[in-house]
Amino acid sequence: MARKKIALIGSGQIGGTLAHLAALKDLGDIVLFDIVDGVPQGKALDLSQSAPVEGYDASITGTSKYEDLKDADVVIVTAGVPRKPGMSRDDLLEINLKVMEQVGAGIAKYAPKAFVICITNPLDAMVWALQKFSGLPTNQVVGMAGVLDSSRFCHFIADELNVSIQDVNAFVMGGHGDTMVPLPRYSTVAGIPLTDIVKMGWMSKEKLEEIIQRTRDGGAEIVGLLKTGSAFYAPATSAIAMAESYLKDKKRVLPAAVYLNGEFGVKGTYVGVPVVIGAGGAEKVVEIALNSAEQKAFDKSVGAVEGLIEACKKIAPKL
Ligand code: TXD
Repeated sequence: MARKKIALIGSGQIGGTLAHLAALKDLGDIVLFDIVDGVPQGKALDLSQSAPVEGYDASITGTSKYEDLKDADVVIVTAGVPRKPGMSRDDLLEINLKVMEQVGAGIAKYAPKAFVICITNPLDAMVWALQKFSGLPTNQVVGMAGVLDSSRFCHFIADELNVSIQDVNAFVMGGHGDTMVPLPRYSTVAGIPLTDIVKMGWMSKEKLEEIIQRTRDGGAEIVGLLKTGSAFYAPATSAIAMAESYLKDKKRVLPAAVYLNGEFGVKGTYVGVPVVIGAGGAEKVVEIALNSAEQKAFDKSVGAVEGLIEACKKIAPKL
């Protein structure tokens, strides 16, 4: 069986980390792509030179030519610009929308059968635009944010309770922005919902609220510390989990931005919900029951995403 091919469009902080993780996990051959000539080639050479130490066989190459993406099985898109301190994800909309147009055309031409994972911000609007620009089927184009936001939530819970991260399972829905919806009822420690953990007195209600807010601000906290870019290790790891579930048909249930066609009462928008990811791409949206407060918070988040999509349509009328 031939090795799988993974194309990374954008070879910056996340792109380079994606390549490293994909190689370490033996997911397939890797092509790094960027408009800045030299960067993808340099990172590819550097990563290839770590192969003798790590023992991975992947071929890792760098390019600025779309034709080198030919027949990729997975395409992960990080092309665009990240936030600077004080910027919101939405401030990136106009510039990154133009990038999605170029990238969408490149994918349509050279890798129309690929499973595409978009990471570029503002995430939900960019993955929506990328699907439109590329014309690929909606089940083949997803956005990564929920795995990262949930992972941040998990980390804060495990840290607060001083328990193993292995026993924490947390869950965040909605758009990847200030309105994201961390769900304590569906987040557990060894199967115990956080709402029960509060009732048991293991964590105070105030602490839980604090953790929820810190999760919502998780990206900004890192932007504020780094000053010259945004988070990249955890975002890369999260996207690789999605790629691996697709490539190995693992059928993991992961929160991801997917196209909703009536599920959760939403139609025609991408937003973060739990979804089964397997060889068929985004195979099944898992429609969990939301109580009225959760539904209200989710609807608000969907509204924020729809606002961004409207802004995209104004900038690019062909969308
Ligand atoms: O959860 C999430 N989805 C995210 C999203 C978490 C963290 C960061 N998130 C967003 O990912 C962030 O706001 C950015 O929009 C992307 C990529 O972040 P990264 O930290 O990797 O940014 P870099 O290091 O600036 O890399 C972007 C690369 C850079 O090398 C540019 O030269 C390249 O993108 N770029 C392009 N490549 C191809 N084609 C075009 N048009 C292009 N424009 C820029």
